[in-house]
Amino acid sequence: MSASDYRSIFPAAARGAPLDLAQVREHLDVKRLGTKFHYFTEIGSTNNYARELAERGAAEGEVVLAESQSQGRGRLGRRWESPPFSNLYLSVILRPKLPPDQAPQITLMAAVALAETVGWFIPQKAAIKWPNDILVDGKKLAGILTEAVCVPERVEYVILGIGVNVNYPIDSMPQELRQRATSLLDLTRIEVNRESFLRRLIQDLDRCYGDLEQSGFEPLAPRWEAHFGLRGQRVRIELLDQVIVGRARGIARDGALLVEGDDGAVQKVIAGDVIPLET
Ligand code: BT5
Repeated sequence: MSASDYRSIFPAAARGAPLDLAQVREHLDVKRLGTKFHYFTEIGSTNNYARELAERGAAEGEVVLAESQSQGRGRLGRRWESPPFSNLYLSVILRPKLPPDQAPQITLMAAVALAETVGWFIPQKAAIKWPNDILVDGKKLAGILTEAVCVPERVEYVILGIGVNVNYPIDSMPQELRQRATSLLDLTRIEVNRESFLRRLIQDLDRCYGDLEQSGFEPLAPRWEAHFGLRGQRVRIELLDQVIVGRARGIARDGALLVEGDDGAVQKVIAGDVIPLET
């Protein structure tokens, strides 16, 4: 849906003011990320544009930001609802020195940063739903879409896409999301300053990415575990060609989810959709 479709269907979408990037830059305390912003009122997908930039040689740390997306993407071709002037949609270009099999650690690192950022703005706990969702009170507040382009033996670049529902009222979201999604506005009943949230998020990402580059995922693991919302929970995991049912036990050093089957054997799951089960 385009920004004008959103405005006609959900009048609340007409309310927000454009992001003031000067305000974001003013006190931005970072080493590598947020060095340059590419800002759009409307775009197809910030991840697609960031990828084009990366292919043209854009530097690590450049950020693509849009007020709305007409083709906002989730994983596996799913849609990311991106109503205008109220939420955050951004993609960061990273050029990590990682072998391809460790690229999933970027998603885990980003989940830690995002959960910690959210913690600055709401009293409720932000839970990481492995691998790429941030939930509050069981509802999805934010999602991460990491797309890695690899050459043999190393990652060439990663597009780290993040969508956060900040000030968009969830009762104006499409019907099928109203029970499953939330926004900071819905959680706090007050509008959150998007510039402050964005600045904090980029700083937290910058810090966590620095930690990952310097010392690997191990030092970040306890912080990831502290936000892990599924520990001990019975889960169903849908893989492309298989379904696994068991109890979520945590993550392995490489970022794989550890699932204990009914026979007590622990399996490593690299990628998949996790559905929490009742018991
Ligand atoms: C994700 O995928 O959660 C990754 C979302 C990443 C979005 C960002 S925005 C900036 C950048 N540019 C892009 O084009 N994408 C990234 P996944 O785990 O596949 O979840 C997708 C599912 O989340 C959908 O099928 C819906 O059920 C739900 N969903 C869609 N829009 C939502 C929203 N705004 N808030 C909460 N849930 C949503």
